[in-house]
Amino acid sequence: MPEPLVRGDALLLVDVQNDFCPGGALAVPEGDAVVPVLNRWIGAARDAGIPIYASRDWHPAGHVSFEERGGPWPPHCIQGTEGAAFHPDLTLPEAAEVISKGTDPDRDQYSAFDGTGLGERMRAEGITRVWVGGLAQDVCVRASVLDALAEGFDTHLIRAATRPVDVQPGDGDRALTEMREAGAIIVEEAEPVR
Ligand code: VGL
Ligand code: ZN
Repeated sequence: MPEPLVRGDALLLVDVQNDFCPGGALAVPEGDAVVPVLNRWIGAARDAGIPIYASRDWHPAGHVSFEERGGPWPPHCIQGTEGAAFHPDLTLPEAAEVISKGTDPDRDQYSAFDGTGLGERMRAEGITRVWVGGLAQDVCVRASVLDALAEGFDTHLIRAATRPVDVQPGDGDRALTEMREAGAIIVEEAEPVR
């Protein structure tokens, strides 16, 4: 049964950025399909008065994760570029808290909780339950969900609001299994309950 958003919940949007959408530098297939789904969740979160956190991959040029430095990825989400901007159709409210990660040139941070203080900030806001969507299901969403669980949050992944990059076929499905086995609740619905 879908549950409504209540006080103590938070919405976490992971890396809904142009470079992870079709046409971007590190495009996730159908990555932009998460935007209308997340916009409905943003509306529900605003109606319920619960906080919205939006992480962004925010790399300096020459980041350690780029192929030029032996990393796995083409250059992407370079600070201040169009590719690093949130998708233009994402209706992120002014009040949303933006979490920048991947800013250290020599270290990657796939998780929105890794070295950002996000867990502390959520606890300070009285958050106990987190609803997660965004990109990519098998990279930064996976890492963020696993960290949210490790931080002790009751963690729900909105499956319709995420897509995998699937560098190896099946990566997205394996990540779903891993998140579920770690204790995440995978909800399918495209529409939040109001
Ligand atoms: C991501 C690859 C490299 C992500 C970030 O946000 O999922 N993927 N950097
Ligand atoms: Zn990155």
